[in-house]
Amino acid sequence: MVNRLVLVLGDQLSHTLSALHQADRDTDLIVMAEVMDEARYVPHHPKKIALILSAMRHFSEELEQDGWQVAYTRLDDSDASKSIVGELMRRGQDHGTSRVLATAPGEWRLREALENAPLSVTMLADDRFLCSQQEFDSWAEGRKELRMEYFYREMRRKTGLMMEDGKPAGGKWNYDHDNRKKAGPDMLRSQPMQFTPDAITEEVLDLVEARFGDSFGTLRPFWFAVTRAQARRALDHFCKHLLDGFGDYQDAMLTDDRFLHHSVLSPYLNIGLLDPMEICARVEEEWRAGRVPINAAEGFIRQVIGWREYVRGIYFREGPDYPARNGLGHDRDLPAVYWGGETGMQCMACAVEQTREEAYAHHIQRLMVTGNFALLAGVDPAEVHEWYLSVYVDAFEWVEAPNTVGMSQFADGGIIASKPYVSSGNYIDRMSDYCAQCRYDVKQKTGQDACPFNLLYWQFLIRHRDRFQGNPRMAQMYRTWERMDETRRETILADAAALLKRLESGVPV
Ligand code: FAD
Ligand code: DLZ
Ligand code: SF4
Repeated sequence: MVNRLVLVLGDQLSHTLSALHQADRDTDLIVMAEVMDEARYVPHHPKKIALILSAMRHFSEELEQDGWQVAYTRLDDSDASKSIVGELMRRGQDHGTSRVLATAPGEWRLREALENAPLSVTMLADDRFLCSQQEFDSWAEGRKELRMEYFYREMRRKTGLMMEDGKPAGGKWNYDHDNRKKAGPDMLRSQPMQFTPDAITEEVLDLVEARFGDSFGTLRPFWFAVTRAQARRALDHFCKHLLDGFGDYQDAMLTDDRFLHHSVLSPYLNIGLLDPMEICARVEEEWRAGRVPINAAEGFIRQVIGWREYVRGIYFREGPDYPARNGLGHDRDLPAVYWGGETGMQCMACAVEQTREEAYAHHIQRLMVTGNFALLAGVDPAEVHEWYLSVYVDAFEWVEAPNTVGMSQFADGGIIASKPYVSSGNYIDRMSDYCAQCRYDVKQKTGQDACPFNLLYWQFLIRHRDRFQGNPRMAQMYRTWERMDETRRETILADAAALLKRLESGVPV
């Protein structure tokens, strides 16, 4: 006789999960289910589906070895229903119980589905984060602006990471100023650790190929870690071989180096194979031992205990309507280039191509190339959101939506970003080697060869003049515009309008 069903979702693969912590090995039954509703609610990249299914299968084996009873549904089981709630109902009927113990899902959609299910669900907080929702809400309460930097300082104090006598190590909270170096090719630079698929992963790859082979994204080669032990090795490898340059080259982009000094740990963190505190403690250790510079360690820790926790707090604080916000009223369709359509823009071509092949792009590619272009072009943020949620292996709504809708598209009205992340081609040129290989000329501001970012940048600022002119951080740009020759301004706006028309009519840009 089963007392309760214990739900473990595909991004809850942690042995420390609150639902597992409260469950009883002798009387409770773990339910894990591969279901079409989760695999199809957006057109996920095949690598993302493969990572989740393979990691779920490996995790269920570990649970069984650990003495748990696991009812595991495979995507191709003939009697499987298509949703998480459907599977809980089916297992409940089979085992004579409607009691469910769950850790709160990381998405409003699934939380609501569980709350509305005809089951008796006990939903526990997801305590795999450093900051609980209550703690975030009380930090946010009464503040006029919710700036990440201040939240981050609280997290430093709370965790004691890189703190000395109550003060930030080295005397500064933030070393971002040192983190803007352009990278050059380096044959000796290591790559993120890659793993050869085992029999379980191979079986999943065949399944994903058969079911989702038509989706955007290349499935093979597949090299992600699918167990905690492998993810720990990936962390170790990153700390030993890549962390030292993480700070310096954090914003750099190179055509022939897709990962540079980035960790590619987000997929493992987000599905629960790694814990944020364990990776930050390890990074701090590297710095304390003198093996990596302070700007690398601080920069990395800030992303994890700062940004990652902060965006989660915002997502759940703002409520289920957050991903649908459209503060700037943008309504253009997502251009075909995002799905691999032809383009002369080298930066976009590189970012999209590597997204297709790796299900990965690093932060600056997401923010300052694909995100920047969508914002400048006025694409409907809901379409941009769906794209990011689909194509990245680490994409789960709690982290993807605030980054896309808030940080990148400024569609939340400025909760996350104090000004829109827009730039002309100059920024991309400064941080990458893309422009040298581009059909456009980054130095040209008008005419056929002008970099599209240059044209759209001004068009964006003028389009939203009422909204941004009074922003002190943008005033300088408006003054530059005013100082420009009138004919030049007219030409820029006319060229930008023509470019947008080409985009709209599907002509490659
Ligand atoms: P590294 O550069 O090595 O950084 C270390 C870790 O810091 C990451 O593993 C990640 O856990 C954390 N981190 C860094 N930046 C952020 C951030 N802005 N928000 C939250 N965590 C951060 N991150 C996701 O995990 N999932 C997403 O779906 C996602 N969507 C994004 C969409 C847009 C438009 C933008 C601009 C950013 C998005 N990010 C997302 C944040 C960031 O780009 C990724 O976390 C990072 O690129 C993951 O690669 P990495 O592990 O190599 O990161
Ligand atoms: C993303 C995803 C996919 C593709 N498939 C499954 C699945 O078959 N079973 C499952 O439990 N979870 C899956 N997931 C992860 C869920 O979508 C995720 O738990 C929610 O989006 C909440 O973050
Ligand atoms: Fe991108 Fe413009 Fe540089 Fe071309 S010139 S790579 S479009 S920034």
